[in-house]
Amino acid sequence: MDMNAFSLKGKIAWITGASYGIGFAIAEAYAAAGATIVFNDINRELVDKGLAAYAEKGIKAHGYVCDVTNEEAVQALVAQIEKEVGAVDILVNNAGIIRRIPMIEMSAAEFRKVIDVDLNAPFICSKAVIPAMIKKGHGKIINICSMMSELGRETVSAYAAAKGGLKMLTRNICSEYGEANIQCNGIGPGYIATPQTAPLRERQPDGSRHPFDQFIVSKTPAARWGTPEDLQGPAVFLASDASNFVNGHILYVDGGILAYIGKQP
Ligand code: NAP
Ligand code: GCO
Repeated sequence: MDMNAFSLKGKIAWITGASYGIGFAIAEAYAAAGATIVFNDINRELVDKGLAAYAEKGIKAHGYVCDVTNEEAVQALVAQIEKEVGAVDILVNNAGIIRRIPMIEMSAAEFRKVIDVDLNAPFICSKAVIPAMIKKGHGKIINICSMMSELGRETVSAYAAAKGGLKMLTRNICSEYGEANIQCNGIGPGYIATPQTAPLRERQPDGSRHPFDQFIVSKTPAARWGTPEDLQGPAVFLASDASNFVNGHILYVDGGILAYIGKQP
């Protein structure tokens, strides 16, 4: 086997919401594999923070301000990327939010906001890049799903509905564009230590670990939280030619949570 199949040399990768967190780690790995990095975030401050962080790693990234829920802005951004950098070869739909609110206390507006960012935006961004991928004769779309693409839990109804829908959007893009040599797969991270999960890991007033922190460690065979770096290898694989016959698959990178009933208390 030619190991260059894992190389991303000469490819342009757009990772949404990648100023920090999981998106940043994936972009860092793509740069190491030879890709040109394009990212966007919701405001100038975050984009500048991201550009500085990429520069610190020796990565000359292209950063843009864009709200991925705004289809007009996304279409304009893709045209700008194609003009300034080139047509996108790899799209990672990473930008996401979560609102942890008991369902009967959640407003329809709050529910819609989570669906807008976590499900509608991946549709909008994928729709924007697929035509050029068809012209190029290849493309990779990677949707960042979740444990909540398979499981529910209290207070995350909107997020679970969005991530469950994102799993099926992944399979539908596979079905509709596989013939154009576009592979659309998902990565389902387990519980990863990022700002998004920081509230679930906060030390208690008495200095003890957060009950949810203890719960997740007991539910994970690896007996630890994941790190954004744990996602880098799987993300490179799904973006590379090594996965050209993998399509519509959700690759769970969860330390074994989905396989495990949990440690007996
Ligand atoms: P994070 O730390 O909250 O980062 C999410 C990024 O997306 C932030 O930069 C955020 O900007 C950006 N963003 C939010 N709304 C946006 C919009 N409308 N337009 C453009 N950018 C936007 O999250 P993370 O933990 O790195 O998670 C990244 C992805 O992985 C998300 O899709 C999340 O659902 C998923 N995920 C996370 C975990 C985990 O345990 N951390 C596990 C499974 C899946 P702001 O800072 O302005 O919000
Ligand atoms: C939560 C967490 C999870 C993680 C992730 C798990 O409140 O349960 O935020 O949803 O973000 O999605 O895969």
